Amino acid sequence: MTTLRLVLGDQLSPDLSALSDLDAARDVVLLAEVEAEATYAPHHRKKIAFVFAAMRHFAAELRERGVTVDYVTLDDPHNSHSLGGEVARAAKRHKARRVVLTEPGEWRLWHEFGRWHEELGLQVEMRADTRFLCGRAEFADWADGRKTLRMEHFYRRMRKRSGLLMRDDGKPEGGRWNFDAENRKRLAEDVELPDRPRFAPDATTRAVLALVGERFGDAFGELEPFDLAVTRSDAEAAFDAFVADALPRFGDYQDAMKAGEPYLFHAAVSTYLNAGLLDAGALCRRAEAEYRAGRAPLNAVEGFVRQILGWREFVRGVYWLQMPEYSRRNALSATRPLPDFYWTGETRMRCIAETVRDIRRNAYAHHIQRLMVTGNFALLAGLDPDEVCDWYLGVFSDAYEWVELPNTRGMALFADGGVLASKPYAASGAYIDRMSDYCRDCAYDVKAKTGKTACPFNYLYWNFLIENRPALDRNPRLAMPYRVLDSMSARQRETIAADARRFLCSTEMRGDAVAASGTG
Ligand code: FAD
Ligand code: DLZ
Ligand code: SF4
Repeated sequence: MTTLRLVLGDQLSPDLSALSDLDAARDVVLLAEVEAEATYAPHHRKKIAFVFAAMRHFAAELRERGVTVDYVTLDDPHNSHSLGGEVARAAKRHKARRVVLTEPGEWRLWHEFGRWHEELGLQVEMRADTRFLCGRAEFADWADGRKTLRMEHFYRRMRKRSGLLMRDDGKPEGGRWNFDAENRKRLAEDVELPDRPRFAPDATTRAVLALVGERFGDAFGELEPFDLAVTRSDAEAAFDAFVADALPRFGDYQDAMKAGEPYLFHAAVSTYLNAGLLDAGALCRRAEAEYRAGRAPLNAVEGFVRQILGWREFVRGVYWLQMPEYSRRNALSATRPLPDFYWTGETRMRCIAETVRDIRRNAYAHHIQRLMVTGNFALLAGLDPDEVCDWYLGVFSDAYEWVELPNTRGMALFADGGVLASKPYAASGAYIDRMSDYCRDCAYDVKAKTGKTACPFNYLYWNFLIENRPALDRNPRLAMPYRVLDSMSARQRETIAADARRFLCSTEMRGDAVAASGTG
């Protein structure tokens, strides 16, 4: 009997659990481009094109290995445009009664697939996603009985379990678990930045670009130039280039930002990793090998390993532990609509304008831009977490809910009330000024605390602490800023609140800011 093996657009790994016991003589692998997946979030056009192009190349690689692949393109006139519809159609075509798949990365599909047995009359076998370094059950065991879940504790356990960057005596390499404090250098003018590899689209990718250009003409983001890797071998080449040219200084400049330079010393591998073109364990082992060979310093390699072995696995664990309730959390009762400038970049706040411009072009921004620019503003301005999460899920080519949601709702917005982070990542303009060159040419004055020309991050920061006092002032990590707030005069606090009100009701927030001439 034929078994159908469904592979989703972010499951493009040859060692996927759904393919592990594939019988090439009898089984059929199904991949389907469907509108439901291309439109459930406001996806960037580059993201849609990347997923489709990578799916088509993966299908070709499977066929080269002698596997029967049934590939449904978006423009197939019979396409039902949902995954369930395509599984049902393919089951009929191939007279299959059984479908094997790897658990999806998002709760909404996991929930839907759970109903397929009844709804489609098929035997459904959903297997664990073994591409992650910590299984869902293992994470749940670790979390069980803990009052708080902290990445640092989880990370140490993962270091011990994997042996990565560990010494023979069971101690961490370099005598410390974490070199975070050495990852905060500002980028000096004369630091030379590495080139990023670019991959010219082949005929398959060009066909996808034409299709996406035609079908998603109104979607967000620039489709071309398109230079992402869409095969495993090109993604590996991209990672090789990172290791050779950027890894040694990854640690030093992890938190730095520079106008017009979206990648700096970052790996830009999350899009490939999350789609299955790269393997998390292999990336960590390779980075470790660079340290052992003396080609990259420990602060860089530990920082890189921590992001993947620590943060990436941790946020996935939290996601599955807390869903679906997590997606409704709004601990700070934030309700303000997302301003238009998140889409257009049309704001006088240069840090946001530059970050949105990077995202429109590349479907990418690095962590500090996501957390301390667009995320920090959303937190300080009290933007509605649902709208903010929708934006983050759409605009980045690496975004899937398992990783986007905890990072946005938890880390950036503190809407989970502190499950993921022990305090809100709230910061005034001084932080952005310290870590970037954005403020230099900004219409606002980062040194001014209040008044029409003052940097909005400055008064919004204090206003955030004032407005959220009942929820936050018992947090020991906020004791210092609350002491400073309390040392201000009542008049100062009133001025802050008035400036915040003025800005949050201004034309700038409504989206017609740049057309307007004054300061809103
Ligand atoms: P590098 O800085 O080079 O780091 C290497 C790798 O570490 C990344 O490729 C990624 O796989 C992993 N990593 C680093 N930080 C995190 C993190 N906090 N969580 C999970 N993995 C991490 N990452 C996504 O992959 N998809 C998302 O949708 C996503 N949404 C985010 C939303 C917000 C609000 C924030 C603050 C962060 C988000 N991140 C997300 C995490 C992080 O910003 C990206 O993984 C990173 O910017 C990807 O670029 P890079 O490959 O150059 O990363
Ligand atoms: C992101 C995406 C897009 C744009 N399109 C498809 C698609 O047409 N077919 C498919 O199988 N997967 C697609 N994906 C990836 C899925 O959205 C992803 O598998 C789920 O969100 C689970 O992580
Ligand atoms: Fe952003 Fe304020 Fe700096 Fe302008 S002055 S770039 S708004 S932090």
